[in-house]
Amino acid sequence: MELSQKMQNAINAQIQAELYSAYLYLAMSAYCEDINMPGYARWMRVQTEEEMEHAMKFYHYVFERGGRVFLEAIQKPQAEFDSPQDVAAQVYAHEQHVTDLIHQLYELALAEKDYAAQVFLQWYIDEQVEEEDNARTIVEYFEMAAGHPNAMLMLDRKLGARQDD
Ligand code: OFO
Repeated sequence: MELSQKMQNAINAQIQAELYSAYLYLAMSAYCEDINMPGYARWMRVQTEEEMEHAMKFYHYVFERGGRVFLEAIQKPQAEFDSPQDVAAQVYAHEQHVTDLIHQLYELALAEKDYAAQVFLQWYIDEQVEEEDNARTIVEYFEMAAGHPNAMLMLDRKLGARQDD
């Protein structure tokens, strides 16, 4: 069964959303470099690569289902942030938004009776649980370290230890 036009359009929109996530996180990484938090900058860079993988997984899936990918413009991300805590809070909010988008895609797959897409999207539903968990944990780390420069340096080192996925 080929992708319906509706499913194809929705997945194309999600490819754009994942690429925007990558772009936003790269902007956050650049901000962290600029304020001398190389560890958090690395963490956000690895996250950027992960978002590219999310986009490419959708990209290949469209073709696997006999569809066609159409790339849309990606909006300019915010360049300045108030603090690393602000970055962490915005990542968490953004991931909650992406979870909503994935759930909407799943609802469309249900409405379209696209059983294959429902199975495929399961991976993203699980992934979003992990994404939100990671983002929330980092928000909490920053809350603990707030006002303690030594703790902040240790946290930056810890975040910089993130391996490539
Ligand atoms: Fe692709 O999960 Fe984050 O945005």
